[in-house]
Amino acid sequence: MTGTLENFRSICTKIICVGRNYSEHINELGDVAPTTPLIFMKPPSAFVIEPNDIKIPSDWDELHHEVELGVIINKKCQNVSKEQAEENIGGYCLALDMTERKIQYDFIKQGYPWLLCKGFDTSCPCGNFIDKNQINPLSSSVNLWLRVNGQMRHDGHTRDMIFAIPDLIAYISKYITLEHGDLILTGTPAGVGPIINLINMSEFAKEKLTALMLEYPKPSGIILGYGTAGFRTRADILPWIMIRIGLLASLRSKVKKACIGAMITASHNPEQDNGVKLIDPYGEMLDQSWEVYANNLSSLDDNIHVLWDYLETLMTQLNVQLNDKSTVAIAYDTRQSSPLLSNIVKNAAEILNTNIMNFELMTTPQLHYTVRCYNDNELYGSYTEAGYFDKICTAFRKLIEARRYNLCMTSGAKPAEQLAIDAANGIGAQKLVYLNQRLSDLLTIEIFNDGTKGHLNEKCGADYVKLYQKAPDGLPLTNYPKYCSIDGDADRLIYYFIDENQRFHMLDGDRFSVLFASFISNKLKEAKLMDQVKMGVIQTAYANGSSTNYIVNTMNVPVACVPTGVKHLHHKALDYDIGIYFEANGHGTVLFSDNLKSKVKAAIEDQNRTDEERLAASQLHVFIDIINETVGDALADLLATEAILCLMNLSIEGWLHLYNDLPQRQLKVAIKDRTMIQTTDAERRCIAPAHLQDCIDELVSKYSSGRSFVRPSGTEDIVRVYAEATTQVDADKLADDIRKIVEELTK
Ligand code: 16G
Ligand code: MG
Repeated sequence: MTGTLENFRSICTKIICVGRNYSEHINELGDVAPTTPLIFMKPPSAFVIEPNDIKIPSDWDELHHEVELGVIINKKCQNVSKEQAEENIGGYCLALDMTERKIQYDFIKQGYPWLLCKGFDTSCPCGNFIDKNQINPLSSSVNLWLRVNGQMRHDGHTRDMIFAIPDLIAYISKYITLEHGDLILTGTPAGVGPIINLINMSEFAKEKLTALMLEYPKPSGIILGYGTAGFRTRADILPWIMIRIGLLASLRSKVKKACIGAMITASHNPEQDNGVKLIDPYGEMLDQSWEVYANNLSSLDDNIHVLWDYLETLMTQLNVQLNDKSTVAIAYDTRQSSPLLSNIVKNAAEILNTNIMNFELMTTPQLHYTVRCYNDNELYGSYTEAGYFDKICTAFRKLIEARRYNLCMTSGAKPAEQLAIDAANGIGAQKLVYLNQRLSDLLTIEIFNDGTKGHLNEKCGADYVKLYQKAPDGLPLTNYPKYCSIDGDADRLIYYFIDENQRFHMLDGDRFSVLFASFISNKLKEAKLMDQVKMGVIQTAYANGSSTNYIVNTMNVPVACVPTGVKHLHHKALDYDIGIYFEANGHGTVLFSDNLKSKVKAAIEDQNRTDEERLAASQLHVFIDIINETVGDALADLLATEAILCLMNLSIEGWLHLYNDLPQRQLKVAIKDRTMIQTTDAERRCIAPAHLQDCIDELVSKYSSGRSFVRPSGTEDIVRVYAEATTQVDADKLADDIRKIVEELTK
């Protein structure tokens, strides 16, 4: 007769189940341990025969798994004693006692029987028959475990049963006749949890996505690429892409098992533009390998089947599921279009079961910082806005106060440093107020272009000042010793001032590289740490030749040149213990390796070092806290610059005179197809069209200290020409000569 037990699911007359038979499980549900076995039943219709699925009634939403050892009875028996129990066992199986938990609680409250929540059709999926020669839970413990999508849920041992198998058989058979093929489920160990109905879930998600796509359709004929700064274009044609970026952010979060940021901004672009870019777990730009997915999603037709198929393929390829957890942190700048666009990102991400943290109005660097802090459990700082300002302001105060105390001793109290800032009529204006509140005794900041009158980035902001090399509108150059401009999302910073002859001088990203590198290398030398760390400066082709020359030849710090775009600079900076990177446009930061941080800390604590060495190390230690290492940050860079100027006792003129810039000129050239221009060697040389580079070389050779390059813009439909030479007249002329040759060769 034993042979047929393999088909126990067809011959079974009843499934008798035991509740609350493991104490840890009793604890997890807050139940009380029974004094005699708790018995209930499932009908044989509860079995599921492959390839059928568990059928979940559509109005049920909290179905739990309970893994159990099943005991299969081999003959009709009654009143079996504990000692005889083993003779009546034919074999075993692994089973799931599927339970609708909400209904069960309700039944318990009302004193109703559990049949419905435990005995519904398909509530008893079982594994194959296991012969009793293969396992013997009566003599040794059997490990029962269940993983859901790779995650361990139950991991228990039959030795922990409150009522052992012989006790159960004796107890049950005293009252109920057991038949050949009957099944006893012996109770579940701890670890119960909900299963999710993926089929229902994906249908539901598809419905929601369809509705969202109908609301924000993709305009026909539009092509949008994920470029150096994410997706960026006119705000009115952006809503549809926000759906796709929301989906992508969610998938990225599922894969990285970390929070991903989505920043809605178009930085220094005019008010009518907007854009979105994603932030990776460590606060850095989205990994380049994912730009492909962004572009694929962007290029797909506006059709739910096409889009859903792609998402499913991607999920399979990336080994994630719809119900995997995900978290997306959203923030936006002050553009009128931002709240709507961010809301679409939110709605789209939520369709893929994503938890949204909406930080609303923030600067781009604040969101980068927040994502980093959230993901490393606030090791880098607390992930609130208050946490951000606390960190950078406290560090600034520590550095400046110690220095001012020393100055007081020698030359009397020093007044607060004065600064006028053009906030580009953007988000930075609101955030600079916090610096004023916290640091007014050290820094007096007057904010201009705060958004109350002028338009965002219109004739103002860091990009405008850098490009036109003149003061912005809305900021009269009168009373202040120095001025700054930030851009629309506060990730770029430019300094300037008027000298006694009323001449305008600008200090751009190259100047920050030199200033930061000087300060840090001074401190490393004073702390006697210079030989132990690798320091480097990263620039792009736009860096003024004089700055590169000064860093390499006067400061003896190596310079690496990479293609335009923050992600390239940031990536390269990771090669150093101290990687200082700034684009000439004023975007940049410093990266400090863990190795450097621990060396600095050790130096501070090393009692064998001199006071001077330890002071330098501790200044460096505090300085690191002013820096936002995740990305270039106008606010943090401003405090870092002011701290350095104070500690190095440098005026803005002194900073300017560290070296002399070569005169330079930048031009925008419109050609019919900018992809005709192809570059190599960090964009410093052209490989197409043919002969262009030869012509550039020949023209450049005619100018003293001449240098020039041509590259297609990544953000506008134009080609950029850069030229520098000993005089402004020469730089202008060289740029113009190159423009002509570009136009000629791309006709
Ligand atoms: C974006 C980049 C910036 C780059 C600029 C180049 C970020 C955050 N920003 O603004 O780094 O300098 O594009 O623009 O990556 P272009 O290709 O038009 O010259
Ligand atoms: Mg910006």
